[in-house]
Amino acid sequence: MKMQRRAALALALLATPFALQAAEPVKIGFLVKQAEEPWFQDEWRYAEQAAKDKGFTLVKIGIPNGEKMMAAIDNLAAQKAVGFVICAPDVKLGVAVNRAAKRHNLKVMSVDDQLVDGAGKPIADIPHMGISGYEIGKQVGQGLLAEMKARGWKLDEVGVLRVAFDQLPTARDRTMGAVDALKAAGVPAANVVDAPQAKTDTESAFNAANIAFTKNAKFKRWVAFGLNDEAALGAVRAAEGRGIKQDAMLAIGIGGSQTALNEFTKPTPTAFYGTVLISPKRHGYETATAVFEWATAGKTPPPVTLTSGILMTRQNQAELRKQMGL
Ligand code: FCA
Repeated sequence: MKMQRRAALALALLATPFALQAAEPVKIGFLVKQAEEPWFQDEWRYAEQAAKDKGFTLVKIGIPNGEKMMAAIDNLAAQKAVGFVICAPDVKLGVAVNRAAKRHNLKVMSVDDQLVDGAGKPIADIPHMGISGYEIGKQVGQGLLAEMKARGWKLDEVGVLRVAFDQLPTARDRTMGAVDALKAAGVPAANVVDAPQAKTDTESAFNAANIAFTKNAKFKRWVAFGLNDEAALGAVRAAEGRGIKQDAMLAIGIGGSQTALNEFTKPTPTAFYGTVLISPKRHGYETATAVFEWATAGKTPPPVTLTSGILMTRQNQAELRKQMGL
C-alpha cells in the first residue's frame, strides 16, 4: 500500500512537466495565399481578436505558393500548434494539405477557397467557410443593372467585362452569377467579354482588362466585375488609361475592405461604383475560433458554412460597415 502510494507520487511528479506544457497557450495557425491583400489583412485582424478573446496564440503566415505552404504547415507542427485555418494558393493542393495536417495531427479548416481533390471534388473532411459565390455574383449583376437603368443605358450597347479566374471555383461562381443576372435582364450573351487574369490582384486584372478593351473597341460603355475588389479595380484603372471614365463605365467588386474604401473616399467618384460587402470578421473570427474549439474541446465545425453579402456604394458605406460591426 505504502509502496503504491509512493509510486503514485513519483508518477505525479513525473507528470508535472507535461502539465506545465499543457498550460502554455494553444497555438492556431492562419495561413493565407495573399497576405498583402486588404481582405486577408482584415481576416487576420479578426482572427487575432478571437485569439485574444478565447486565449490562444495566432500564428499568421503568408503562403504565396505550394512550397511556402508546405513549409508553413511543417513550421506550425514544429511549434506544436494544434491546428490551422488556410486559404491555399491553389485549391488543387487540397490533398497535400490534408495529408500534411493528418501526418502532424493538426486540425485543418479552409476559409474563402474550398480545397479540392485530384478530381476537383471538395475534400469532405476539411470543414470550410466561404461566401455564397453565385448568389453574391448575382447581387453584383443586379447592382450593375439598377445603375445602368438609372443612367438610361441601352443594355445591348454595353460591353460586359468579366475579369475571370476560372481555375478557382468560387471565382467562377461569383462572376458567372453576375453574367447570369445580366443575361436574365436582357444583356446579349455576345456582349460578354472574358478577361482571364493570371493572378487575383489588381495588376493582373489591369493587364487582362487592357487586352480585352483593345480587342473590343466597338463598345463605348462598359460594366465590369471580377472575383474581388482588386479585379474590378484593375478594370477601372485600365479603362481610365483609355479615357473611359465613370460616365461610361461601371464596376462592382466583391469584398468591401480597404481597396474599395480607398475608391469611395476619393473626392471625385471613379468608375468603381460599388462592392458587395462580405464579412472578414465572420471569416477570420469564426474560423479561428472553430479550429480552436475543435482541437481543444473536440467540437467539430460544420462541414460547410456560406456567408452572404450586401451591396455597398459610396452613399451607404459608413452606415453598412457599422451595421456589420466592421
Ligand atoms: C478569394 C479571393 C479573395 C477574397 C476571398 C473571400 O480568396 O481571392 O480576394 O474575395 O475569396
